[in-house]
Amino acid sequence: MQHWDSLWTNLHLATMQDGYGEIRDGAIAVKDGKIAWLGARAALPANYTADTLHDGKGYWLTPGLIDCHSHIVYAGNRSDEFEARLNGVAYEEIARKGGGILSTVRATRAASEAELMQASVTRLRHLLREGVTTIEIKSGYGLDLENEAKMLRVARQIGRDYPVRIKTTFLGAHALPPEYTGRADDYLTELIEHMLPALVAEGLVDAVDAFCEKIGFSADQTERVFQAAHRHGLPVKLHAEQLSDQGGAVLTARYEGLSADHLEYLSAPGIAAMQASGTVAVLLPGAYYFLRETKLPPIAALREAGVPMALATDSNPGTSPMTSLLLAMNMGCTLFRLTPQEALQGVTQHAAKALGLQDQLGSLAAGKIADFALWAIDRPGDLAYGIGGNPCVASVFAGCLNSFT
Ligand code: DI6
Ligand code: FE
Repeated sequence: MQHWDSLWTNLHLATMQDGYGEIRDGAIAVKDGKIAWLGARAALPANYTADTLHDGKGYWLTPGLIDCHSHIVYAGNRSDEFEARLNGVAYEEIARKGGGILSTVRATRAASEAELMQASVTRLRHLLREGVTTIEIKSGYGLDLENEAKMLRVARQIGRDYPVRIKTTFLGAHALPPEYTGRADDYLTELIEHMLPALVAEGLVDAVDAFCEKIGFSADQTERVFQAAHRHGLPVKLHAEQLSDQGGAVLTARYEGLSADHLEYLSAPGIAAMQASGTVAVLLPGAYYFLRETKLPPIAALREAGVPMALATDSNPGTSPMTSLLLAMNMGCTLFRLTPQEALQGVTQHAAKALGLQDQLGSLAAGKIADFALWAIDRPGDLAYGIGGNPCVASVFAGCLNSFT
């Protein structure tokens, strides 16, 4: 006799084990927030009880979606820069003139924790409404201890207040704060010796990231940050090869990084290194689209090498003011030529791996956390197909239902 907390029937499952892993007319049971059983309804064990029976109404159930690269915690916006760029000013140019990331730094520093929370929740709600149940949130708009801590506290608070699992990433090496103009190495010393240890001591950091770029930090500077992360036992990831090839992916692979992200300018050695280290390629088509980039990440070569490809929103005010993971999936297909199946793997299984959560999340299997999304669709490929619609009817977070209808 099996006793379950809840049982879902009258639905189809996309388990995301081995492709879509479709189980038509399936059933899935939850016990203590985890998947206790799943399979075809016809194969349900003879003896079971379930406290709650859910009618899936013929919908499709997938793993809860995972946005594995976001900057949703920030204040202000940069629609003025959007307008400037449309008048011909380049992103690097805006950044050099103290705009770009630094204008968001000013707004974020000026915001109270409560104001920052309020601004972030607006973006959060859009993601949750699309069946997102796990979000990675980066700091990087504070650039000093007090304000990086404020951002990361807001990220943690979101995880306590809403039905979503939050992974925090310390991105202190996102840009050089104005106080350190011309003294990047001194800033990194401060970051390594004071900021990171204090943030770790407060339990605010799950991983460490940097912006390895001509307008960010060099590969050597990034390596100092990675060494510090490893001294604290933290995994690393990197904004790599977004605007130029800095060897960031090779470096990330050397530090067994969880992911290297963006990758438009990724070259063959980077692909080989990522393949060898099992580092996930996180593709961010929203930034590619918004910057009107024309150099495509080497998708075919990544696929050929078997490097897992994740997709994420990169939700940020400067280069990807996007709060739709479904749109990121569609863009992954239209702009990057991913298949709809790869797109869905990219926001489930491979996104989980990009956060080191592949044993708990990202596919439907007994023992995994019961985070689901429920969709009014005819087939899983519909999720990457639509533009602007939202077929999500409910999400389930650790076994608890959030209905959107
Ligand atoms: N790469 C990006 O696309 C964002 N950060 C980064 O390192 C841009 C962030 C911003 O412009 O605010
Ligand atoms: Fe980013």
